[in-house]
Amino acid sequence: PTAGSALAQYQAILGVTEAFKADSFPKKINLGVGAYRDDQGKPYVLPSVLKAEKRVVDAKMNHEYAGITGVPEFTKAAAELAYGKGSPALENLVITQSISGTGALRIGAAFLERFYPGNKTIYIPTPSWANHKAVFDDAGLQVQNYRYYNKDTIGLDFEGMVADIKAAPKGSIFLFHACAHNPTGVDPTEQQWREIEQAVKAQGHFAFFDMAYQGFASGDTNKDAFAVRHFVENGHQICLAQSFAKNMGLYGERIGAFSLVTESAEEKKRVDSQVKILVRPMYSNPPIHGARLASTILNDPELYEEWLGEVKGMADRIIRMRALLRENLEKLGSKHDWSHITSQIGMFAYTGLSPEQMDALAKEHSVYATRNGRISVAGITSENVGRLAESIFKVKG
Ligand code: PLP
Ligand code: TYF
Repeated sequence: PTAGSALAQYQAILGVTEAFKADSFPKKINLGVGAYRDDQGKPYVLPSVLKAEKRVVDAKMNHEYAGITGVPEFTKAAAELAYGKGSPALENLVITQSISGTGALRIGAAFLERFYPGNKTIYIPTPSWANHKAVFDDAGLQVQNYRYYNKDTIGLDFEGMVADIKAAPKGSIFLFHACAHNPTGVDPTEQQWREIEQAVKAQGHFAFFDMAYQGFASGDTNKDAFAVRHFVENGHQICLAQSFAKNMGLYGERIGAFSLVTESAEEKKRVDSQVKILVRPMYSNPPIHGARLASTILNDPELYEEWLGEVKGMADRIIRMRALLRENLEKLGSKHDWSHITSQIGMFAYTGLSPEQMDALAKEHSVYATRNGRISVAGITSENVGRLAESIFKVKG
């Protein structure tokens, strides 16, 4: 693949882990892949998930197939988590369980390729998650970009973004990261989302939300769903990809959902039937274990509260590590403005370091991350943050 291709980018993320493993330096630091780690640098199994798992095992459930659209108790609860309990959109919502967020994106892409009546071009931000382009390309959509990141301010290029929304042919499809944008960690403010919604509506565009990090941005699942709910409240028939990989730590269980807001019971029936026709020849029906875990948590008031606390705990630890990294860099006397480290949101920070500086971090300091300057803040710990700051200071000043 060419250097810029999605596959190359994906391999680059995985290559970081390989290079990290091959390094024998005991104090090496891995800030590559976006998976949450605790303050000891270990994968985190949420206590609420452990409890749910015990309940599922104790219930000695059978292993019969789920229906084509998955475990209904799960999808109902997932929809409420995203759209909000009591949201009018739930009434005519079509939802299907999916193979995590990636599978949800893929179902959505296939559905739009088959049925979208307008311009079958999907606009994704520059930059975006490396797999977006690959998923949409493979499903047969045309992929274009809209401006998103301003490398001079290490922030949002809001004017560019809105200008590109306005310039796209009417009725195009726009992909938005609902919160905790990957890879930049830069999100629009609520006021900016309001303006984005107006621009999308004025052009008759269709919004496709990717929500892979609900709860991870602010620690509050309602706050993180602001953009999704705002569009729905303003009459958009959006579609949405949800993932429970990050917010429940269920990465390998591959649990997610794809949903689409329809305008009537009649339309809901037709769309639901077409989603089933799409899913059936792909994988017949989804796996059940992750759905049972997520469903147990979401449907039990006590476990649900516990889980919300754990999500907030993960978000807060990341926010603490951002503050510590910035503080350490400033203490070392760095003259650069590191305020973006703390103003950015979610799992990742975009450091603004060049590919050559990232190479030097790896070669000279055993600090591993992707060459685009993205670091996974979830890989920072109270113990390694000092050495990380020193390494960045030595490379960049
Ligand atoms: N969308 C974004 C923006 C992501 O960062 C990710 C992965 O981290 C995904 C979707 C899909 O992840 P998964 O398929 O593991 O749910
Ligand atoms: O961007 C990341 O690092 C995470 C992890 O196909 C990831 O989103 C990377 C590639 C992929 C799935 C997850």
